Amino acid sequence: MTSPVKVYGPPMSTAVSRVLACLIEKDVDFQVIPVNMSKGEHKKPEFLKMQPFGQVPAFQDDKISLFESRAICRYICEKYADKGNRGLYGTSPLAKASIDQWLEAEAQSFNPPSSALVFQLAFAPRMKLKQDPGVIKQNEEKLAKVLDVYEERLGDSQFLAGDEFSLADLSHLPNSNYLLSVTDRGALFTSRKNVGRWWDEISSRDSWKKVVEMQKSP
Ligand SMILES: N[C@@H](CCC(=O)N[C@@H](CS)C(=O)NCC(=O)O)C(=O)O
Repeated sequence: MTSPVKVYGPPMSTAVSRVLACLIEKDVDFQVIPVNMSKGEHKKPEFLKMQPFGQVPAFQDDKISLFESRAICRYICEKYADKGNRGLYGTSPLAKASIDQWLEAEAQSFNPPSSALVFQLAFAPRMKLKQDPGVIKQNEEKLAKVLDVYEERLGDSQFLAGDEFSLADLSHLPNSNYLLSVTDRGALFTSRKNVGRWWDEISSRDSWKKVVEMQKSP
């Protein structure tokens, strides 16, 4: 029997939850290893051996360790190609390239404004930090422009990379979930017909619902 892969970090972290959603889609056994970030455990030498930038998640599968949530997800899909959702990272060069294209769009265009908004609107109040209205306005405008592109794309195709749910859609779940469920900026998504329909579909997957449940436990 193979031992479960290990994910280091709290499920409430967006990057950790991306990896958890992927593991659940792929039906791969995993263990979440707590990292006490308020005590700075992610900056300790032991942790830096796995994640040299001192961020979560870190990931271990047998003797190998990896960091960067999107790279970890690609690895899981390739290594466990025959398990769970087999089409999650495509099954042909073109399908993979199309998924990579939208994964890049998520990482380069969607993530910067959406993670800034998640920090300002969801985490800063919890951490008793002052919000910056200028940063909020600027990132809201940037995200709106990105979502205009998505609206167009999702008018032509059911999901970002084609007609099947893929890693590209999954990668958007963590930040979108905070924006829709914790902040009052959900209209950025729901006011756009195709984006709203897409959000309803991707967020109602069992894999994501399980991650949201994991985020509720302390
Ligand atoms: N690009 C990285 C981002 C990781 C990241 O930003 N992690 C945050 C939590 S979501 C973190 O560890 N923040 C603490 C810090 O930077 O000190 C990934 O996708 O894995």
